[in-house]
Amino acid sequence: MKTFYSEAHRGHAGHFELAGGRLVPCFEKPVRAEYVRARVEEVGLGPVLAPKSWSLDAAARVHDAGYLDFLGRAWDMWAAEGNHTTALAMTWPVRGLRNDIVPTSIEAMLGYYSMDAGAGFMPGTYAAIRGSLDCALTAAECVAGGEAAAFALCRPPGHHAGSAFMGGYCFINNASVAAQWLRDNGAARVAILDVDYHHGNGTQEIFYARGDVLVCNIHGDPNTEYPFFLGHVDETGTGAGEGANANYPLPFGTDFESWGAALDHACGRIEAFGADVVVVSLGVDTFERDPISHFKLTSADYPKIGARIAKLGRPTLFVFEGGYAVDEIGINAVGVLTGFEG
Ligand code: SP5
Ligand code: ZN
Repeated sequence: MKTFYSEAHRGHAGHFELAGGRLVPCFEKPVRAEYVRARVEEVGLGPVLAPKSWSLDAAARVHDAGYLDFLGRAWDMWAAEGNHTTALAMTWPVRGLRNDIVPTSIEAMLGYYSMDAGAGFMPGTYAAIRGSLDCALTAAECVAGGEAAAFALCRPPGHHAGSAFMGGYCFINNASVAAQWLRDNGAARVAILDVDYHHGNGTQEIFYARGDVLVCNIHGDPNTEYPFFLGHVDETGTGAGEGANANYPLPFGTDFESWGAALDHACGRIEAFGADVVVVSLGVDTFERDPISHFKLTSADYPKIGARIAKLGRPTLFVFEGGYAVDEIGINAVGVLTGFEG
């Protein structure tokens, strides 16, 4: 299968994030994409191609216009105030505060348009966001054009980004934009299968009231794991979307035996739904040695994930999300893809 990769990701290189009460080097760093790309080449998965450039029209189908505009201006507004290091939010409009007034200063906008301080802007961040989106859309176009599968090697990732907020290293929800683009270009029913360790809260929010896009998430139980405030089993969709959202929260220490059972169940849902195309939010932070996660999947498990997804027998778009054990990130992510190809 083809891989789409944009060099623009390299300009998105933050220095620190706040974890465990201290500033630590960012887990979400450029070398992640380089290692995955190197592994794609090493195993001969297929060509690694630069994506086409896309306008924001497709992104605007699932994201708020004011939010997209903010993404494009955030760094310049931050720098205009004399800042030289990462632009990060510190204040959020939680319960009891006003969120009906869009603020005008950059510090306020960073909080207004985010769920946490995990998505910071550097000078090259916006170009990286656009390059990541371009990868997702170009790969979606391949799948719509009849290819069995394609891999969008997206960085930054996307599944925590909602219709009008960033967070969790994510800005534009690449998988959701691609899913909507596939809907708008011939697919009547799209399934999103999110296998990243963290719940894809942004994806769930975007499609929660939609019956034409099934969202299935397998993830660390939000009672104890980020993003904490979404991803429970009783979230099944609303209105026309009732029944089109499925969450599989799993406890710390989950290994492939129970993780794979959840995958089987989710695949059954996708079959019953009758998806015309499957979008996989492919995170590999389920790995036993991931530095911020608590599942116990081994490198030998990832090809089994790909093989199970292939059994669905549907055109499949893989969109890269998380995974922070950089030594094995390529082996594990590409393991899913080679397992899919059989
Ligand atoms: C796309 C994706 O995988 N985003 C994940 C965002 C996770 N953000 C919270 C990180 C919490 C880190 N806790 C560190 C504990 C290290 N011992
Ligand atoms: Zn994750």
